[in-house]
Amino acid sequence: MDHTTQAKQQAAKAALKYVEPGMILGLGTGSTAAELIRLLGEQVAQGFDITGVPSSDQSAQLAQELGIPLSSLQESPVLDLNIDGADEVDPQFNMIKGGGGALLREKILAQSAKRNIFIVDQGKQVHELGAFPLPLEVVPFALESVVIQLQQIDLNPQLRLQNGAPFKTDEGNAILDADIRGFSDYQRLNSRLLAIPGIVETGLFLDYVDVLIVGNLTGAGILE
Ligand code: ABF
Repeated sequence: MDHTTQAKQQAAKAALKYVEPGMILGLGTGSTAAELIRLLGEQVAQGFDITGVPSSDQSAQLAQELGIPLSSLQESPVLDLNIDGADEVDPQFNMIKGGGGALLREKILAQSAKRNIFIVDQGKQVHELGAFPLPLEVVPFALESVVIQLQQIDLNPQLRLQNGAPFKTDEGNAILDADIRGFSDYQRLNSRLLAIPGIVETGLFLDYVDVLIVGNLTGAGILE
């Protein structure tokens, strides 16, 4: 197993300690969240009682295969705890998410949770955001118009592709990956992006971290 996977597993293991019986739990997306879902599956098999609300069809499928009882946000609109991964985290706990394409549902779950824990390997910690392009979820009708508006503010938007075709999110939208290097006022940038009709959500997660767990080869650091 490579070092990054080991670090992701350590982060997931540390997050498990925050999960209490009876909780309605938001299940993130991505390989780090998948490590947590696997650990939860082992706990459920031993009789641990939790209900998961998945942030993507992918995570729903994995949880289902592992026998984790699932609910939907419609049935369970308040989550006790949400645990998810991230693509980049800065020292102020600003994050870029959405590399896996699930940013919209992920942000809805994060907003619906009493508490949010993010689990990352130490390679995700950065001084400033932007080496990882910022994912923007865009309504297909508006795609070309949004591209032009993003080009006007030098964000160099790139349409995300999958197997040669435009990537389609679980909500049926497209993703534009934008270059935000050089921007430091993330709140302002986020507001500006959300003001463009057709951008449904951005992968900038600001003010969402209650607990950040950073995994390394041998353990995990907990930052609150
Ligand atoms: C989700 O999975 C996303 O928001 C983020 O893009 C990605 C992180 O992926 P991984 O855990 O595979 O590095 O949390």
